[in-house]
Amino acid sequence: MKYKPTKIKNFLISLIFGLFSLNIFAYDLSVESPHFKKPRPGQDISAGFLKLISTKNIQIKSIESDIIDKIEVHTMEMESDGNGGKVMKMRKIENPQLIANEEFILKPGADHLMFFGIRKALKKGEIVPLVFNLLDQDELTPISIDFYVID
Ligand SMILES: [Cu+2]
Repeated sequence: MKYKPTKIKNFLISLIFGLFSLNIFAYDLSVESPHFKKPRPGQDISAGFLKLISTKNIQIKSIESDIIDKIEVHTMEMESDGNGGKVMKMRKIENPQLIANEEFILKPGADHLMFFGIRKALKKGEIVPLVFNLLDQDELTPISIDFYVID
């Protein structure tokens, strides 16, 4: 029951943000629901979410924004805390890979984009373009994806 509101919210987000496809030379990239929460007051970090499907194996070389100092792809896993308990640990994924025709899902409570140093005050409904530098063998293609700011 605890997860129900989140699911409904995500469903609504995907309705609002829609789904679009880009044709990038030798492959197609489908992008669904790119969004992130505005930082909490006094903070400059946040986490971003979206779903990507590429028709080819592609590497995310880097992600950039004019208003964010550093963007990383993180995993989130339960790990032993050494005292018989469990803790959530985030770890940076080096050179994240999109596997051809497989969903690459970044969602709350799981793998996500991590934003460090958000240098602009953001409002709900604002759009922040992020540039994904995608590597297809030796071809590097920058793709701009509009992220929606939510509360
Ligand atoms: Cu993180």
